[in-house]
Amino acid sequence: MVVLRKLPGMPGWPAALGLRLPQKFLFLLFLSGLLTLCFGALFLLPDSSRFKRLFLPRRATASASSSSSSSASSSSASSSSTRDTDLPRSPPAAAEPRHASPAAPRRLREKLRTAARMAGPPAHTAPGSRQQVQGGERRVQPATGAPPARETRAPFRFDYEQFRRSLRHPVRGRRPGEDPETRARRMKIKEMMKFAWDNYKQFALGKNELRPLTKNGHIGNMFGGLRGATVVDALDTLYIMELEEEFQEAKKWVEKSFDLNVNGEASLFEVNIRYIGGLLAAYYLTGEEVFKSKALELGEKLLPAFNTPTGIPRGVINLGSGMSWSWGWASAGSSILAEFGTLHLEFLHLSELSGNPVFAEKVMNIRKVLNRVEKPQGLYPNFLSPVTGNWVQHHVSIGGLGDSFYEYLIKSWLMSDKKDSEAKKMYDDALEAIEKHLVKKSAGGLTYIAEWRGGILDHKMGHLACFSGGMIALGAEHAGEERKQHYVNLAAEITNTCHESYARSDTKLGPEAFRFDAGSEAMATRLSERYYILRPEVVESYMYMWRLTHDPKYRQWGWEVVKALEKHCRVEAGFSGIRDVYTTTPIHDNMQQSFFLAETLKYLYLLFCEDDVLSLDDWVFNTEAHPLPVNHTNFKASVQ
Ligand code: DMJ
Repeated sequence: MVVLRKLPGMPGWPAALGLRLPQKFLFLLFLSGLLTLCFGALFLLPDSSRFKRLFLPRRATASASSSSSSSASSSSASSSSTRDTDLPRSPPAAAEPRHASPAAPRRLREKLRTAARMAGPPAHTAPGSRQQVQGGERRVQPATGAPPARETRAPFRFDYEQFRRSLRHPVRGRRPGEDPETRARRMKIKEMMKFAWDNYKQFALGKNELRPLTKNGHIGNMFGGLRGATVVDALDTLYIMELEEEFQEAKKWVEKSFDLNVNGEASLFEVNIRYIGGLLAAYYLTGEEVFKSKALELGEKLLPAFNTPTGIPRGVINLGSGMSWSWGWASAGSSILAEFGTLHLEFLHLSELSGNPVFAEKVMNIRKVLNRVEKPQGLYPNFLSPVTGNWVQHHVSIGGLGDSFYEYLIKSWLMSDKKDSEAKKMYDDALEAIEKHLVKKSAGGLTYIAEWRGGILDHKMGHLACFSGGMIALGAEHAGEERKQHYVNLAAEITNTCHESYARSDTKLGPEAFRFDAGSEAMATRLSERYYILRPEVVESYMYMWRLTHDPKYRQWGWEVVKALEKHCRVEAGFSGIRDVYTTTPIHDNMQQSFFLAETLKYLYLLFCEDDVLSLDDWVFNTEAHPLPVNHTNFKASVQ
């Protein structure tokens, strides 16, 4: 330390005081304690204090006050929680400043500061630390004793008109002449959508799903007290199918009855893909402000789930208190790859629409953690600890628990207008590892993707994994010339295998999982895997394969699914899943899943549309089939 340096010709001043070695040591200890105390006291001074402004950078003080609302909500959360105490708890929100995450790329923060300076205060943040939200006003607490933040943020207004001008195709296509059969089939699917909606509206409006046999509603426990999952999931499908009256009914429900002030435990993933995704898509398609403001308000409620030591969010969040947990069934308090890896698209759009970088920062940090951790054989296991950032178990699957993580890598790149090369590289590397270790051919010549448990293969493919034909097709178009044909073939082979799982059943609908062992080929071998719950993944792949190849067999296969749904799943008051696809007198499960309206019917409809309806030049579908626009206009608030 400079003050104790010996001056030439003079004894050092502790020596001058006549101190011995142990006393010198004690003296030094005392002095350094004193200095630490003095510096620490600076943090207790009000923001206006000159001393504080002298010693601390300006930005840190501003972010301290802006982070206070999340700290406040989190601390009140701890006292109001009713959850079991044996589940891992999130650390206090204060551990992670809201607007100045150390993980945020510097380039992004600089860009946002410049954008904010050019644009003025955000539309939803008036000066004086008040935040306007649809249907009310919420106070943003300033830091204790601090005056309102000096650095008022510039108003941010998303330019919807400019966004619409940036689209390369009319959203609902140009409708050139088409053959009458294709049109008739499309109209049939539109009729199915109307039937599904009308029955939901009549018997279950405001509940999450329709129970078509008992003609009532189902709420479930995935959405933390939020209601109307079917309404929000159906909005964009109704719009695309030009079911105008029905769309207005759904919109009215969102305006009048969609209550976000709920207090229950929700799946972060499900709320994101269904509600945030559905609201964002509805906004981009229509420009109706109500969808945007609800999406942003809900997005804010999800943020406390990210307050973990690594920033990897936990799977369950109480939307009222902000407390978050890992799923009880997830080993050692881990977070699930397909859950925390399926936020990227929606969160970039939340930043884009709000001008608030916090959403983009959260998902960019997830990517950073994933890039840091070592991948066994280049594969991504399904369970990661949000505390240590390490894998918890070596189970790899492109089906449940892993699936949409891979999907969001290639779609992040596409959504960035092919600028996010990091996402593309992660996708390419992951697909290479999957091909090397998991892609197999059955004795009967069917290509499938097995699961991997610590190096041992499980020769099973879940229905969920059937989305991968479509994903590989989507990526194939953009692979280098020499890889392109290879990936087109791989996508076609996997889609064919999934079609076989349908074709080999008595109902012509596919089971929840099918196997390639003990003489079985693309069939369920366990009773518990024979059900079909109106899932979309197989028709999703037909749709992408159709757009890529225009091979008429994909429309033919899609039409077989339409006929099977009509025959085995349509009941008096809606559509129902079935418990066994291998019997033609199926038992219904009495549930019309919301994703049937969001995904299954939408993908079927698009299969019989021209390619310019929700063109893949302009849109990427989130994992719940909600279309989100490609960034042709250089997102201001997200990372390139
Ligand atoms: C949907 O909610 C989404 O597609 C999700 O990614 C996985 N499963 C269901 C439909 O099967």
